Amino acid sequence: APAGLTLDRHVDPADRAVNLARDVLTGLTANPRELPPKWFYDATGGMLFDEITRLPEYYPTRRERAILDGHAGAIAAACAADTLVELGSGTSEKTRLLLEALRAGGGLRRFVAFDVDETTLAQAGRGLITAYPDLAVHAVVGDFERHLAHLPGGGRRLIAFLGGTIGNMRPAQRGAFLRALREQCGATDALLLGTDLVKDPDRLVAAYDDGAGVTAAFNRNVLTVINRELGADFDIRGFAHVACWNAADSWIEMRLRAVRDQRVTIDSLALEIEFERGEDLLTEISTKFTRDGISAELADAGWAVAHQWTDPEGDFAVTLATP
Ligand code: AVJ
Repeated sequence: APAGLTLDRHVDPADRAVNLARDVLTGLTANPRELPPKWFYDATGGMLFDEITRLPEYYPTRRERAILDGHAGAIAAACAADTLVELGSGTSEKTRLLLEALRAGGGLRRFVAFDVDETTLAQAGRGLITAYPDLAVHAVVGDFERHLAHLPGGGRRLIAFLGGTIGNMRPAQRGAFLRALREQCGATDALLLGTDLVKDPDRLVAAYDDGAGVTAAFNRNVLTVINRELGADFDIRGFAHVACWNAADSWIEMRLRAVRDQRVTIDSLALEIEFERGEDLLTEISTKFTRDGISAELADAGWAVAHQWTDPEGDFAVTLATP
């Protein structure tokens, strides 16, 4: 590894197989059937997600980038962090806006990237080391729902959880996550949270059911992951992509709907599953928030909201909170 790059591994390929097997067994034998969205993101899924962020219908990435573009200086001034921690950092692209602003403030020393995918992390880490030779880059391979206690401490940390990923959790899970994070933080740390906001359901559904079919391919990719990693025989053409707005829960649901009766065998689990035509498998929820709702949830988890920014259309929010 280049100088200045450290890597901690809390998830290795064997853990990954065990966790996937457990989630698939639990989720596919449940009623209704459900899979956690984290399994979308193998190399193909990561590329498809990148493509999603550039689709005309998928506004969240552009809106969040515009907010960070406009307010990174204010964010940096408000937290005066010497360490930027990014949870689910992916390709660390929007991170650069924050790094630049913190660096301009003069105090930046360290970047901690926390992600479940080691390949993505290593790539992003190398890119950052090249761009910022003075920066200590610490990559942590982990699952932010299980390994928060292993977040490197020290200094004044700005912990960024961007992209609206918190929307993939149900309310109880979000509360537990925000409280656990709060417990990890000292008085001088801060949280920067990106959340998508409630809007016209037609726009929401279009963002998750794009005309080019990229989101459909992303959704079905989870079946390819299960086929490859657990020796299953899903016929991915046997499942249709469905995106719908659940107004009662204020979230978008992505589902895979069986287009005909079918039987699937999963060798590693010695499991056979029957799908009836029309039966759904829930693959993702993506919660849409209100500004007040975000503040209330943060307050419940022990955080105080310092600032909240939105884009001019009010499509997306970025919230800065302190312990
Ligand atoms: C990366 C979880 C924020 O929920 O909008 C995009 C994932 N799913 N299109 C989202 C996603 C379908 C995305 N997050």
